[in-house]
Amino acid sequence: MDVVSWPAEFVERYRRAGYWRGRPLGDLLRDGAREHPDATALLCGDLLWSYAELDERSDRLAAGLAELGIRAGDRVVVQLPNVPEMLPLLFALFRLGALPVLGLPAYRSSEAVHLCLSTDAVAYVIPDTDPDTGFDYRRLAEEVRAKAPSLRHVLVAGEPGAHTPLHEIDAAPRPWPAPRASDPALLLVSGGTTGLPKLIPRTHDDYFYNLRASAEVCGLDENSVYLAVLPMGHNFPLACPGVLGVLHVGGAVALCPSPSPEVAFAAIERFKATVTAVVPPLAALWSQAVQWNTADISSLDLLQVGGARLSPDTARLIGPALGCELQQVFGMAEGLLSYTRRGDDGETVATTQGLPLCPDDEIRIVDEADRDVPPGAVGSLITRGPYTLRGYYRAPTHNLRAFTPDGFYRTGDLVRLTPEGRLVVEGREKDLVNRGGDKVSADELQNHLRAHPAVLDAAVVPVPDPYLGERTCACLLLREGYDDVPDMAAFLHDRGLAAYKIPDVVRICHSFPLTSVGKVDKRELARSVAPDPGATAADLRAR
Ligand code: OOB
Repeated sequence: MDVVSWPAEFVERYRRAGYWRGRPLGDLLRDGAREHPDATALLCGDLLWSYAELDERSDRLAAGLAELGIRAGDRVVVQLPNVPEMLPLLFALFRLGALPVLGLPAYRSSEAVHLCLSTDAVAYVIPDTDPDTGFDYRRLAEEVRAKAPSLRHVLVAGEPGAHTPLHEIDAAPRPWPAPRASDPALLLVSGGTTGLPKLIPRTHDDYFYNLRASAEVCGLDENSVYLAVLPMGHNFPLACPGVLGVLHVGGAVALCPSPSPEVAFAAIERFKATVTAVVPPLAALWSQAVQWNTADISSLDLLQVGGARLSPDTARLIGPALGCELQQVFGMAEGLLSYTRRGDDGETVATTQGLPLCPDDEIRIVDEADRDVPPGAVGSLITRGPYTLRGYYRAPTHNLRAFTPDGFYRTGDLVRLTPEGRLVVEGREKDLVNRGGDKVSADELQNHLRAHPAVLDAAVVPVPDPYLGERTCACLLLREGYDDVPDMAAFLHDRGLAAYKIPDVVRICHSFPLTSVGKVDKRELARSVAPDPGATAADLRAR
């Protein structure tokens, strides 16, 4: 089975409570175009699209994609940065009932091929080049196409080269049978701990709830201007409440081509952005940059920070420095979201990750045997709820480990609850490195490292970093005859690995510390390679 859905009693409960309203995501824009056709939906550089215009573009693109043979249920890998084309594309696919598989712009052939193969994607949508680095996605697509036989189309936003230009996919709008709201609307990529990233099916019903309830918690309305800084393929800027949430309430989306303070502050000033979402290192950088940047960012009302641990000290600086309210967001592509609330006092916002989004988010904090820990103690967070997945896409064996028998998702995060019921993230038990919000699966990277001819075995651990929170350290045991691997970064690059997954530090070891059951003791290993003896990255400290 490709997708695991919620048991009937939960379907009934979530519908009765009004979380699931039976509406497909394509309706979100349809409503806006009907209620305020001339309101601004999208801003990017000199471009401005009204709701009516975005709606019409989405319909025409849907019709054009259908003429290419893209059908309900088909998967389309989308790897676009924050360009205007992303929005009509998403709505076109939602309306057709075809599933966008959302990749990040940083992905290279290793990740892109995996997304296409694991979903049998029929089309792959890319930009032409990265304006900053000159990286050519059209060449990437050639490599992907050669390895993914299911791909029938490569569509390019921009100069198409040998592929199909996205802007030529256009046909007279036609009505479609609406997809079922209980069916998956899109597939998100998991931050993941397994060798190859797992895919997360998000249904129309669950994702609509996710963005609607998030918009409400964040106090968005028709006057809100959401600045998309993080790439929209990520759940946080897409729907927490993100671009979809602001469109749902009739506000505007503004696109920002780069997260650098120069570019982002200029965009805030130009578009009078009121809300945006960033990862902790960016929040820290922006808080510094206000000292020398003269752009007027006074329109900014709310800065959401999430994706990785935000230190309380940095958190206390952000609001005063940027002149806006800070909100901590603890979330995951798999579902569960926790937000500090508007108007929470400063210490609550600085030291907690707030309250779960939904009254029906079931939160349990458990020990190794899945028994509840005493109130206030740290344990593993497991959760169920109306927007948290019940199973990864096409992953029945992995699902047995990732969920409890009664359907709780094992987040792999170590948390505690305050007496008021707020979540505090204390660490992590899952085997990944959280590089300032970018997740690097240890297992995935180890498999690549072991493919190097000099490497006998590899173990990836986080090491503390003042800017990113954590950096990636690859510990290697070498085969006889080798004493160094100077070409490791080039080797991984040539294997088509995204740049953020290339280890920051490589350590050659003579042996790995083992646990009593003979597994590599990663906590001990992290401690031994940490630059400051005794200190390890936050995640390994918790237990
Ligand atoms: C977000 O989603 P993912 O799927 O990239 O990563 C999820 C993981 C969490 O399980 C946790 O380990 C970590 O990222 N995380 C945080 C955090 N927010 C996420 N760790 C500490 N403090 C936080 N505030 O990262 C994501 C998705 C939606 C909204 C926000 C973040």
